[in-house]
Amino acid sequence: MSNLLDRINDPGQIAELSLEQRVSLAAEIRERIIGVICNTGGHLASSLGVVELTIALLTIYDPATDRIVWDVGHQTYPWKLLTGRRELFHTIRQSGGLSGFPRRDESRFDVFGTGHSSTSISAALGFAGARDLAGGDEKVVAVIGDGSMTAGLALEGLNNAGALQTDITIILNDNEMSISKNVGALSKHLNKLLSDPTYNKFKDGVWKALGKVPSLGDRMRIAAHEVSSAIKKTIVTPASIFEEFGVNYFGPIPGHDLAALTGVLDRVKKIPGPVLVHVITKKGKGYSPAESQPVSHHGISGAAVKTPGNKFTGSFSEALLVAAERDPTVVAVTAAMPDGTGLSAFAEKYPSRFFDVGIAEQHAVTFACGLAFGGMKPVVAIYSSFMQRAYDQVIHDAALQNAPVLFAMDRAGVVGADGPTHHGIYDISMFLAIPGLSLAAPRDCTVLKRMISTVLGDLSGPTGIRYPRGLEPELRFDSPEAFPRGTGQVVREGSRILLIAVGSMVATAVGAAEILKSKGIDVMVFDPVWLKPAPVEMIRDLAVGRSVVTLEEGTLRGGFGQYIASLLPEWRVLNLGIPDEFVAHGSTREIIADLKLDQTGVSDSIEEYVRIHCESC
Ligand SMILES: Cc1ncc(C[n+]2csc(CCOP(=O)(O)OP(=O)(O)O)c2C)c(N)n1
Repeated sequence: MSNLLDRINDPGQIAELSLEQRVSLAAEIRERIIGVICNTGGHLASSLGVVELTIALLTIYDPATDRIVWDVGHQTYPWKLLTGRRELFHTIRQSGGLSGFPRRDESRFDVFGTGHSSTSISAALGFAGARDLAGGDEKVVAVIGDGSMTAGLALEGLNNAGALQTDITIILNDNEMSISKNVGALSKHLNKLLSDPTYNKFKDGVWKALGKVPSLGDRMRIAAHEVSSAIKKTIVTPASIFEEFGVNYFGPIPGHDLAALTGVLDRVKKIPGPVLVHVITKKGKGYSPAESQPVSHHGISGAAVKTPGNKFTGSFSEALLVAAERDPTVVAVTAAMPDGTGLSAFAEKYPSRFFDVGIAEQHAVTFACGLAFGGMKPVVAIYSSFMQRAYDQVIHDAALQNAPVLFAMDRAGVVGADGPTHHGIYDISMFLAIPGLSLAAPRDCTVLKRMISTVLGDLSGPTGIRYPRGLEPELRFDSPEAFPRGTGQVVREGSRILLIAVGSMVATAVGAAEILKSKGIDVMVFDPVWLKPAPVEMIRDLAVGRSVVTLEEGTLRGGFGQYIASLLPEWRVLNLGIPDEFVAHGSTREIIADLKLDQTGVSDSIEEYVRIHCESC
C-alpha cells in the first residue's frame, strides 16, 4: 500500500488527490485506526464507519474556514488523523495524549468540543447565526448520528433550523445503531426512507453518476435553488419528516462510496437554507469483528489496557432482577444504554417492563415520574455524567412532586480515558442541592445490592444511588443487612481523626488510615452511606474530640464535605475531593493519584493538616 496517509500534513492536500488515491487513503486510515485502537482501546466501530465521510468532507469543505461540527465526537479518529494529529494518534485517550473527542484546545479544526450527544445542530446553527451577522460566507456543517438525532436537543436544533432558514448542512450519519440498535419512531422513519425505491437507485449508480458529472454550478452561474431542483430532478427524494421541518432532504446516499458522497456534498454545498443529507454507513466498516458485533466494538478496551470489568454494574443488574422478581411493579428505563448500565438481563427477562427511550435522558426522567405516579416503581439507570442533562427534570418533575423513582447512577467518579465530558463528578453537588431527594453512595457491591433491595422495598420519594465504574475494592467489610436512610457505619476505629469517606473512597480511607497509623496518627473511618439525608447525629457524636476530614470522588464545591463542614460550624473540617477545575483524561489510577485521592495522597494531606493545625489533637 502506498503511504499516502503519512504524507497528509495539511487537510487541504486531500482535495488534490484523485478519487483512486482517496479510496486508498480510506484503506490506510482504517488500517491505522484498527492497529492503534485495538491496542490502546477507544471508540472503534463508529470511527471506522465515517472514514469515507470524513475524506469527502475534507475534499469539499475547507476546515480552516468552514465549520465542521461533530456530534458526540467519538467518531473523529479519521478527522484527527487527517487534521494534523496523525503523529500523536497513538497517544489517544492516554494521559497527556490526544483526547478521544474533539476539543477546541487540541486543534483549530475542532471547532466545537463534545462528548455528550446531540449538540451538533444547535452549535452549528449558532456558527451560522454568527456568520450571518458578521456577513461571512463560510459553510457550516453538523455531522450527527441517527442515535444522537433521537435526543430532544437535536430536535430542538432541527426545529430552529427550519425556522431560521439560514445556510447549514446537516449530515445524518445513519448506521441504524446507537450504541445498541437504535430505537424509536424516528429510527423507523429512517428505515422507511431506506426502503424507498429511491435508495435502490444508488445501486444503479445514479448517485455515483451524479458524482462524476461536472457540477452545474461549475458550468454556469445559476441560482442556487436551481441546483437543488436539478438534483431533485435527477433523484426523486422520498418524503421525509425533515422536509416537514422546513429542511431540504437529500438521500439516502451510500456512505462508503466516495464518488457518490463527494458528488452530492459538492452540489448540496450550493443549496441555500437548511439541508439534510442522509448518509448510510456501516458501523465498524472494514473490520469484520466490529461489523458483525458493533455493540461490543462501539468502545473497546484494547490489548495494552487491562480491563477490570464492571463489577458494580453487574451487581446492580443482579439486584434489580431479584427486586423485579419480588415486585411486579419494578420497571426499568434506559436512555439508549441497556448494556452499559447493566439492564440487558432485565430487558431480556421482562421485556414489557423495560423501556429504552433512545438518547433522551430528560424524557427518561420525566417518563419515569409518570410511571411512578401511575403505580410503578421505576428504576432509571443513567450514567452520572449523562444525568447532568436531566437535571431540571430531576428537580421539576421528580423532586418537586416527590415522585418515587430510583436513579441508578453508574460511572460515578473519575472514569479515566473518556475524560472531562464523562467523569461523573458533579452528581453529589447536583443532588445535594435538591430538597426532598435522597442520595446514597455504596462502598462496595455488597452494600450496593442491599441498598437496591432496601430502597425498592420502600421507595417513598426520589432517590439516587451513585456507584463507580470498575471493580470493587479488595478490602472486605462487615456490612449490616440494611442501611435505613440517614444511617452510616464506622468501618475503622480510631481516636484522633474522624475521616468521613464517601462510597468509592471508603477503602482508600482505610488504606490511608493504615499508613497514618504507622506515623502515629490514629484515624477513625466513617462511611455515611447516605449523603442525603446524612447521618448527621452520628457524625456530630463521632466528631467530638476528633479532627474531621471528609473524602469524596466528587467536586469539593457544593460537595458532601462542604455540606458536613456547614453542619459543624464549630469544627475545622478538612475537605478532600476534586478541586474547581476540569479533570483531564488518562488512566483512572493516574488521575486519582494526580488529584491526591489515592491512599498515599490522602494520608499525605492528612499528615500535613495534622502538622499545621493539630498540635494538640
Ligand atoms: C447525552 C449522552 N447520552 C449518552 C451518551 C452515550 N453515547 C455515546 S455514543 C452513543 C450512541 C450514538 O449513536 P449515533 O449518534 O448513532 O452514533 P454511532 O455511534 O452509531 O456512530 C451514546 C448513547 C452520550 N455520549 N451522550
